[in-house]
Amino acid sequence: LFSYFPGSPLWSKRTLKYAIATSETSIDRATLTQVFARAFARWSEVTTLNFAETASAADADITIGFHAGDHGDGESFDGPLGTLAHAFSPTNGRLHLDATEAWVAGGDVTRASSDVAVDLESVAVHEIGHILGLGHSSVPDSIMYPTLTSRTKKVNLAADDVQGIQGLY
Ligand code: TQI
Ligand code: CA
Ligand code: ZN
Ligand code: ZN
Repeated sequence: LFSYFPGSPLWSKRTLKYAIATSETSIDRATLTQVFARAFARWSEVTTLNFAETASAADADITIGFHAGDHGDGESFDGPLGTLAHAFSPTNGRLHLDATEAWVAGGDVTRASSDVAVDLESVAVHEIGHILGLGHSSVPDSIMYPTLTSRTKKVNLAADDVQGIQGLY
């Protein structure tokens, strides 16, 4: 079963703008744009929400960035594996990815040569769930289940994720 954050916070707007900061990552902008567009589309397809990328962080509801170690929000990253990313509850809008992960973006992570390769789109779909107000789920197939192993791609919402998000939007 899905869960919400305490008090069930949610966004009151139906169109949310997001900005992707490309510093601290070697992944090119076109690939990031494509991966995040696909990840946001999973959630917009099943709700009345719309997402639009903006070039200006000042104008964005959701800011996405890669960071290493201590990056000023009290939640340090820890090098390869361990914590991969984190996001905050509505309407904070910050989505941070550990810059030291062996991210696979746009490629086939199940064929990655590195044991520690992590699929960016899978993590993005999960973290966007948090940004929108979902906590973790107890259903193992769901996107919001709190386990993802390296070299795994998991990007399709389960019925449980859809019920959870439709309960908010
Ligand atoms: N990051 C944790 C997560 O996103 C951070 C976290 C723990 C968290 N508890 C939370 C965020 C409660 C919001 C609310 O779950 S992680 C997974 C999964 C992580 C974990 O790096 O451990 C995914 C990132 F689900 F597989 F465990 C992405 Cl997909
Ligand atoms: Ca890490
Ligand atoms: Zn952070
Ligand atoms: Zn999570």
